[in-house]
Amino acid sequence: MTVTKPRAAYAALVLILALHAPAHGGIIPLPAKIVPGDGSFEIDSATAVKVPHGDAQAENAAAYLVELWQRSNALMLPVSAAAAAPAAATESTIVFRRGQGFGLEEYRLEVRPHRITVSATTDAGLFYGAVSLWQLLPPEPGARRIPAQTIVDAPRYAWRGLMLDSARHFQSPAFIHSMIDWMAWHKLNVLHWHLTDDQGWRIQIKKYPRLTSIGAWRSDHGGFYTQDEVRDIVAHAARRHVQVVPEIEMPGHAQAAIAAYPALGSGDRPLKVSSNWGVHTHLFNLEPQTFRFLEDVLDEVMQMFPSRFVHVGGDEAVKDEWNASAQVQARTHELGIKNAAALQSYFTQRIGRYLTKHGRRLVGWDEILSPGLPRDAVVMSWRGVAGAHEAALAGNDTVLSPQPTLYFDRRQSTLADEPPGRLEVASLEDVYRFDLNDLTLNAAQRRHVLGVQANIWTEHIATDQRVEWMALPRAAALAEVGWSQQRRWPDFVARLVPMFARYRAFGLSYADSIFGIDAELERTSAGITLALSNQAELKDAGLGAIRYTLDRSEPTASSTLYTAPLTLASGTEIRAATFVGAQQVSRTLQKHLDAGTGRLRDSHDLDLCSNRIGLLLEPAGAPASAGAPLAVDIMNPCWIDRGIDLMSGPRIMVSVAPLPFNYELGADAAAIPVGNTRTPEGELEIHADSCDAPAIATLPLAPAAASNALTTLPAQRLPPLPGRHDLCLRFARPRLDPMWALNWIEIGE
Ligand code: TNX
Repeated sequence: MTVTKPRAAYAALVLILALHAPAHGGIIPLPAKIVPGDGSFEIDSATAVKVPHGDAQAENAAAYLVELWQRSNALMLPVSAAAAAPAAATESTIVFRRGQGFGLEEYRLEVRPHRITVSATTDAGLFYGAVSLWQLLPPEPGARRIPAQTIVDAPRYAWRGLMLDSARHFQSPAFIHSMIDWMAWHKLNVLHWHLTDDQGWRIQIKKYPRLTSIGAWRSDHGGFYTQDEVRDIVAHAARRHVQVVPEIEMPGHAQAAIAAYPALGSGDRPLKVSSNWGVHTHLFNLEPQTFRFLEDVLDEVMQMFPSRFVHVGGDEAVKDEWNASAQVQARTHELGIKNAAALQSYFTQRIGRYLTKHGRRLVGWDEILSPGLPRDAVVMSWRGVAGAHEAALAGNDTVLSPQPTLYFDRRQSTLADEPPGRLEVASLEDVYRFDLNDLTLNAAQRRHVLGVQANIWTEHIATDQRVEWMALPRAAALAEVGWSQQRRWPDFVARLVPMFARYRAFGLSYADSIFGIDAELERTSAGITLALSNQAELKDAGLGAIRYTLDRSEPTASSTLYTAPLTLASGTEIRAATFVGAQQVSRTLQKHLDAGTGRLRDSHDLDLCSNRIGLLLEPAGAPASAGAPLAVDIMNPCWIDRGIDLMSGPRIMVSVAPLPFNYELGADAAAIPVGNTRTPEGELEIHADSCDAPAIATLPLAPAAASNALTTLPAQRLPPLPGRHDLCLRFARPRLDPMWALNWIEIGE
């Protein structure tokens, strides 16, 4: 009897999948069924695309296929109406046809020598058939061959969404158009558009011009979408079978609206559009004019957005202001409502009735769950999946978009090149493995789960390009969660490689974090030990293999395979990259090792003392001037540098930056330590072994206080101490703002 070692068996499986990849050409999301056929279809100069006479939507799908192939493969194919007589058997033809009996988004794709047929009943089905066919051709200029096969495909869930926050940072209309395109490539079909918040009102409402003349601008940022731009976006989305669901937040996240029209508010102080992040406390009041305002706004919104769903927020409505307002309390009594929580239910139900009357369905964050919620309301579960569970039990439809996994404001890896965002990692694989069946629901309740959505909150995502980076390729993983019946991680990684090439063909700034190389250094008596890794970790099978050179040449597919940590002498230069098969899929890591190597550690290499609200933040003057953003827990800015030899009384140098403390944290702010300053500007304290021990050194911040960018403080010597120590680095500062953060620390001889 032979026993196959599981690891070898796994490697063989992955290899088979990798070899298999061309057969399904790298379609993401994975189709429901693929049956290989004999032979292949060759695209040549005579290949034509045929659509049924007078079928504008079939033509839309065919034209999109042609456009995509033109961009990714430099192919030009003509589209024409199908001739009455069938094409000669030897002419290669791509035919779009209407078939009966297919599901709502279902399609069938038959590839035979000389003939490809895309069939579906619906417009969306034909469109998805076209998108899959596009992905059957490898994205290389010379590629012309598609292996024969039959694909029968339909989605698992109806709602496959991405939420884009255009309130915290405004994205250009051109970006939204492009986002709708790449959503469509992944068969994502809902763009939930977060248009209003404390930091900005981003949609033109003609009856209330101050919403955008005042509400769309904060001191350092602004912008809004005109109704014409919105209509263009909605029309473009319709062509790509993406439904745009607008979100108008109420009763909280309303500060920008209240800044524009103070009579809408529940407080008594005038407000500005907020320049802070966090949970704000200002709520709409419950006066009749306020409901009239909201209904007027929704009227214009409903004119712009044909979507049956209208999202009205409902999250994080802290009730302090309602409790304190005499006006709100008077209304509460008049309505016979017993408390502020019940008041929010009243608010939601009243707006819900208005939407129902206009043929729309209310969508809200899971805070809207309360007795009396209309049955047609949809609950978006964001605080984990408990809200989805509760909604389904109550008979309401629900969408799963829980943090932490489906929050795309989290970083994708611990690599230093991740842009600002939340510090916690939601890797591509985390998203891919998101478990929809985590809910203990019976079959009837499960039917209330409409689908999944990931949310791109943009407090820390300041540019269009960074939205792309945060979204791609995690949107591809989400698509497979929402669409596919099966999930196979190694196979997905293989299909990602051609997808990346398509992203490149369209100039998208996707994250290659899954393949990016992380290098961990350790100085030993023998030299410098270097441990390399990437997230793919499928080295045995050639998926995500790290290869390196030590002779300053560029690594290639035949360079030495990295298998275990390397001990290298000072003076060596290593270049390493990740390969899938023969293709390099990561940037080249280049490291020159010398006496100074490993002495400088940036905030990514250090540990945080705690991680309550961990963020990656950029100092002023960035992005152009600075390197990696700084990792900091804003609730406790404090770092640990482990195992430092203090025997020689080494020299210490640090780079620091003051960051604006612009967070609304309510009572929690009082818990943030500021320490005891010795000088007016404060200082960086260095403690050995315990943050509570007396400081062994303090570096005054005065030399850095005049600048809001990065500053290297004058070097100091640490007192000699026998042995190795964990250094605790934290700031004593006169006040919360600015919040000092550590960029790097270098401990020398
Ligand atoms: C909570 S998720 C919020 C947003 C923030 C997000 C990320 C949700 C419904 N509300 O307002 O942007 O956390 O910081």
